[in-house]
Amino acid sequence: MWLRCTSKCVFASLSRSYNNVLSRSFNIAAFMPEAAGFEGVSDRAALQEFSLSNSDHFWAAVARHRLTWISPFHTVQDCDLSRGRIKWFEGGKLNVSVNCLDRHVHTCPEKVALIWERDEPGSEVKVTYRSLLDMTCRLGNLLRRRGVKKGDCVTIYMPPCPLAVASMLACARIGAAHNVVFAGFSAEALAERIRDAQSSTVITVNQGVRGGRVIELKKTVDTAVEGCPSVKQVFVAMRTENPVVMTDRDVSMEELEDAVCEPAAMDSEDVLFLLYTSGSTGKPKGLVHTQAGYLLYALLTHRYVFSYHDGDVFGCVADIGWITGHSYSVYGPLANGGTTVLFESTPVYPNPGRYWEMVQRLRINQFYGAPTAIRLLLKYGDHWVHKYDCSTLKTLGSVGEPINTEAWEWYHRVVGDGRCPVVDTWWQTETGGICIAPRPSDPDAEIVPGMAMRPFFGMKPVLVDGEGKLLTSNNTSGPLCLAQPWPGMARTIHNNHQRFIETYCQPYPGYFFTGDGAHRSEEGYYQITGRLDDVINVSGHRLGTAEIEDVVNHCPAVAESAVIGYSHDVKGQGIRSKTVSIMSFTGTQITGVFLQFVQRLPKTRSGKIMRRVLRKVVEQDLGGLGDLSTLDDPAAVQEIVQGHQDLC
Ligand code: 6R9
Repeated sequence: MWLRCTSKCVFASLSRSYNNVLSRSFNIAAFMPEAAGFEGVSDRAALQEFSLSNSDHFWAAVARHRLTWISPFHTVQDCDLSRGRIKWFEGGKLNVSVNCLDRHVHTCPEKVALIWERDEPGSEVKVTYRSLLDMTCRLGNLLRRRGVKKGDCVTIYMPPCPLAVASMLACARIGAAHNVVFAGFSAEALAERIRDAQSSTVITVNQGVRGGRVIELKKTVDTAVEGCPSVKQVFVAMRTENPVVMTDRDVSMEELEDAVCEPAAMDSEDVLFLLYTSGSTGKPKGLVHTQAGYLLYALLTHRYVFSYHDGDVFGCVADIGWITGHSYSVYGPLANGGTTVLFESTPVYPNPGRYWEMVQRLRINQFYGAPTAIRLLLKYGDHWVHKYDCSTLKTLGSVGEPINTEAWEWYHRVVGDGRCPVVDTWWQTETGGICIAPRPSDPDAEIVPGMAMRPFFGMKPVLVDGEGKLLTSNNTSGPLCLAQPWPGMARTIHNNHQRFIETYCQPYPGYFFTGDGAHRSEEGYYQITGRLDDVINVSGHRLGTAEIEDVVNHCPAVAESAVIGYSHDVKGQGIRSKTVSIMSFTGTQITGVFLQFVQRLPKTRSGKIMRRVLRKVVEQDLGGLGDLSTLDDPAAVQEIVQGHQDLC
């Protein structure tokens, strides 16, 4: 019998005993101190189970341990998903800026809170907790003196910079909500968001600097507010030295204020911020996040998904105009007392080595970016990574779109030197923080390339069928819903609770519907297959666009691709693939495919491919393109329309 034992089986038994040693030595109190008293919880799997079956107990313990309260909450949660009622930690009072700043100033005032990685490499600015609190208080006083009150909504149109973070925290300090609008949006898109949020105050900078170019942000604000009668004042900070024309409405942010600003005592369920995200059609939705639950969820996911430890430098390269920037450049890291990077530049400025040169210079430990950038950089070659010392990296994160296996493997092998876990994190503006990701789990547990894998503590993803019946077996696909409420979830759509209920609560009553499709593997791991309207059905075969793109992207001449379904009389749907930078392409395994080669794909400003736009082009419904305010480069659409007409 011994002779018949393969080396694989020896390895399996060795790793089993190694894992036994690991689980024996696992120290729950060191891993999560507030979990030490949970009955029967001695390892991470049991903790995950406990967080679901004793959800209230779990979240109450975490909230008491991790947040600083002005007065304690009396009710952990009062949620009814079927009616869109979501309330966490009622009765509790706290101030988010105190949780992000003051409490760290008490213990480590000189610790660096922000590293502002400015556009020009090597010109970074470090801001300590003490000076970020100082900046926040001065701004809070300025806003207060100029009439901004608790309950008002302040629109922030600024690139990532310390003053933008201080502006967000100053709103939180005085109890105003913020509405950060990505500073690459047009005047019309900005105006639409200001109007919907009914802001009377806007904060901006004179000019932005990105990729070596100066961007006239103040001018964009001037144009936008022309159409926004609600706006009474615009605060202007100086990012560059170039003066801009100031009107009666404008207020310089250089006005000196007192550095002591009394924090407002906020109810857990008061609004912390609005953040607009596009719907598939129609008006963008202003998703509403509230104080305690959002902060707690950002804090906990930041710490556990990325294995963040005190002293680490966290490098999330998302813009603060997106939820990723909110949760993982600002709120999560600061609530944890961490050092966080604010990235002002682009992945290719001044060259495709920018990220990795920055990793070396700032000694970044966790790097968090988007597949679109990874796909771009891998085409430039490994040498751009190898030029720099990336040995400080411990965890690599991916967010925003499915990461194809080629990009995942490159990220893991080349950037992470084969030793850093890649965490593909699935979540949404609506969810406030990461919901499905490979970690936290046993640090040695397997990670399958391109899979988000496992739910976070307290999260219960489920798949349903077309009728809303729960799919209980593994190796199955369907609409992805979340079956249990969690503290970080959006509470409503600003001024439109009915739309919130219709979009998220009604499609599958009792569940929160995400709009994404997912596959649950034989082992019970989750893989996101893309937005549900991207799922295509060809002759009864259900295919995720992500799966097909994965195949197409393996072609060496393809930079990236976007696959969509279109109506087909016989097959139900055919498949169209729009492929960038093809030099040669020699066929495909999938029948019924129509290929169009293009120079660039239509993407949102945050790097998501707008497949619904492609679908409309293919359906020749140019009038039905829907909300294009998030589109990065309108010329990409014209190019595709033209190319499509030529092909037909
Ligand atoms: C955080 C963020 C949300 C949508 C989401 C999904 C897609 C995000 C993903 C992913 C596959 C991942 N998405 N992360 N798809 N794998 N790891 O991006 O929020 O801008 O609201 O977008 O992005 O389709 O529904 P948001």
